[in-house]
Amino acid sequence: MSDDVDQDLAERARKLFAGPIEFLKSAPEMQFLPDPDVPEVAFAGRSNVGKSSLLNALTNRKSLARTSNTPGRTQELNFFDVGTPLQLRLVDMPGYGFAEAPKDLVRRWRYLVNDYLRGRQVLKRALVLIDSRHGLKDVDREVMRMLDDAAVSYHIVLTKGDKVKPSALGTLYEVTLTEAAKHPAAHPAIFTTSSETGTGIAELRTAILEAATS
Ligand SMILES: Nc1nc2c(ncn2[C@@H]2O[C@H](COP(=O)(O)OP(=O)(O)OP(=O)(O)O)[C@@H](O)[C@H]2O)c(=O)[nH]1
Ligand SMILES: [Mg+2]
Repeated sequence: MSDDVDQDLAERARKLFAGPIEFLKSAPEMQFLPDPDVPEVAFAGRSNVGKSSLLNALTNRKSLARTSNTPGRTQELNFFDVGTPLQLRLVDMPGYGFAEAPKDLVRRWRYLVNDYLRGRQVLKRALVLIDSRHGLKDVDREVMRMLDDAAVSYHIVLTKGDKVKPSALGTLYEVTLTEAAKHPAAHPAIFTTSSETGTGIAELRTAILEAATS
C-alpha cells in the first residue's frame, strides 16, 4: 500500500471509531448469534488480559463493554455495531484459561468461543490478546493452532504495555514475532497496546477497518 492509501485508511478508521457505536446483543449460545450480514472482528484471549478494556479504548467509550479486576467478567459473546450505515461488528468474548470458575461454566465458554471462531463465515479477523507481562502461554498456542486449522486470520495484540518496561516490551515483541511467523494464519503485524495510555490504539483501529473491508 502506498503512504497515501495508508493515510486515507487511518483517517477513515479514526472517523469510524469516533462515530456511532452501539451494543447490539449478547449471545450465550450459538443459536443466538446475530444474522451474519456484516464483517466481524472478535477479541480472544485469556481471562483478564484486557479484551473488554481494549474494546472500550478502541471505541473511546469508558464502559461500552464491561470490565473487571476479577477474571471471568465477560460470559457471553457480546456484539457491537460500528458505523452508520453499519460497517462492521466487534465481538467481545469470554476469556479462556480461567481455572477458578466452575468447570462446567468454563467448558461452556470454551465451546461457545471455539464454535464461534471456527464456524463464523463473516469473521474477518480475530485479535488474540496476550498480556505483555506474561507473553504467550500454552493455552494461547492452542487457540492459535485452532485458528490456523480453521484458516481464520488473526493479529496478536500485546496488551497492558504500560505495565512493563519499554526494553522488556521490545524483547517480548521480537520473541512473539518469531513465534507468530511459524503460524500460518497469524498476520505478520503484531500490535503493542495500552488501554490506559492509548498506545497502539489508532494503529489497531486501522487494522480492524482494513480487515473488515478486505
Ligand atoms: N494498566 C492496565 N490495565 C489494564 C489494561 N487493560 C485492561 N486492564 C485492567 O485489567 C483488568 C481486566 O480487564 P478486562 O478488560 O475486564 O479483561 P477481559 O480480558 O475482558 O477479562 P474477562 O472478560 O474476564 O475475560 C481490569 O482491571 C482492567 O482495568 C491496560 O492496558 N493497562
Ligand atoms: Mg471481558
